[in-house]
Amino acid sequence: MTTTIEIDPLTRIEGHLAIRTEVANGKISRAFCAGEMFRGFEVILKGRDPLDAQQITQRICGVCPIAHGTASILAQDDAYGVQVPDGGRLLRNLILGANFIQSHILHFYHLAALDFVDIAAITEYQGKDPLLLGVKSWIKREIESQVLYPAAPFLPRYEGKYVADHDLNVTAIRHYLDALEMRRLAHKMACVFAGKMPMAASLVPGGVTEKITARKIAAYASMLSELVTFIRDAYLPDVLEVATAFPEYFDIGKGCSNLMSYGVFPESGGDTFLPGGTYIEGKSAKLNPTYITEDVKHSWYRSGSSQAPTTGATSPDPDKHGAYSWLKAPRYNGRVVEVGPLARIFVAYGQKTHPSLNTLVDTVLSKAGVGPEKLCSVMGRHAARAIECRIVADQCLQWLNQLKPDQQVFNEFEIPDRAEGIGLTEAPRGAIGHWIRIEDRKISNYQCVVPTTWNCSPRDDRDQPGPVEQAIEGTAVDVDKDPIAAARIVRSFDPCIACAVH
Ligand code: NFE
Ligand code: MG
Repeated sequence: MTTTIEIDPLTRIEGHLAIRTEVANGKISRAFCAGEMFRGFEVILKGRDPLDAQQITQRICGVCPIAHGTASILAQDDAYGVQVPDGGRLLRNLILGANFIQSHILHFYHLAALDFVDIAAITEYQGKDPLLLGVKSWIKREIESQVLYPAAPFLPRYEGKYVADHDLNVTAIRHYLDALEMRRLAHKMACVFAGKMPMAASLVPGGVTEKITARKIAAYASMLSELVTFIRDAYLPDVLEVATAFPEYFDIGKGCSNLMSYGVFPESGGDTFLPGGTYIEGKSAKLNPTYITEDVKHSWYRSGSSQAPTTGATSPDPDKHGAYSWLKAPRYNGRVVEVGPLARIFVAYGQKTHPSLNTLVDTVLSKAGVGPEKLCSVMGRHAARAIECRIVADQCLQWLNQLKPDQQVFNEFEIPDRAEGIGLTEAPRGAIGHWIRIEDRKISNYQCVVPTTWNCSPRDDRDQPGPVEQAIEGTAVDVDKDPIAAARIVRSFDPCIACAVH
């Protein structure tokens, strides 16, 4: 007998996502991932001054604005033929690096950890930490008041196994609170060179508008050192504790196992610190951006399907028959590919570009008692994100050390009457691309293909399910209980539907 389970909306993610599943013989047989909101940034951008693009596209999302701003200025660098001086390149890396750190800490502690950590354990807390005592009295009072949603968004929650060890739960809850402060610090650190956050003022084609001074270098360095300590002493160990308590999640949520990274954080020689590349059907290859297309057979758009973003269009069709999502379905050479920290770490690990990255991956995996083949899993995604957070934070110090006060950060450019540009980079959640076309010095077409559009895509023209859909399908669930395994799988991708529907 086939029955259905709907998770709508899925909480503790960004944006509005519905997961609809069909369950047969105790397993999810089919899954449908639906983005239920249209935003229309690509339409808004038409006819605008091209220099508005990096400001407007940052408004796509408050979590990863720097990634959108970066993709936009890279597309414009390309369209204007302007070279970014070394100082500008380093400042861009430092601003984006700070945004990665903020986003990864946010995802683990504030979105995903409570899938595993038992928040109710705080009611038994006997210590003296005033912050934890505050949380204890709040949660106790809410539970005892027997309202429908006690202690939302933490309770009620799905049934299932949670961390059993009291001390581990309490430590993780304390780190949840500390992580709020760490995110504030990461935003402040980005501000040193971004001017303001979350929407950076300093990102422009040709470089960055913020000057480099010794004071700014010192300010960034002191905040970075606090963040590195938190990542090293709290984030990575907490992920390992969760991995040890839930080893079965290295075998759940495998997904398509095709991985793609555009590469991010340009280095002086033209390479990127985290390399681009693909791993498809078991083979590694160089990235070929001409393979990127978007299908819309099951998406509420009437524009042509299998379009390359250079010629892509955005024409909403809310009544379209057979459609079930506002996300398009990006494909790479027709293949379903997963993007994100897991893809980046897997590609970098395979290319052995940084011995320290490979050592950290080996150390974390050996502590978790698994090999690299288990990275494609719920726990592998959490581990990859924490590893990347550490690697990027460490690298920010290297970039910072390369800065010289008063170094050139910007090169002049002219906006041509007609031009085209492509900006490919990586957001915290994965591969992000912006494609700009300029006519009469105005934007005539602008297309964004965004990480969560890749990961949460609906079925494509060939009816192949998207990465999250594939990761859920085949998962064992108890239909009489709550579908916690499915929720944990989806959250491991760190979806942002606000970005995905842009
Ligand atoms: Ni709204 Fe984003 C990231 C982008 S996800 S968070 O990271 O781009 O699609
Ligand atoms: Mg788009």
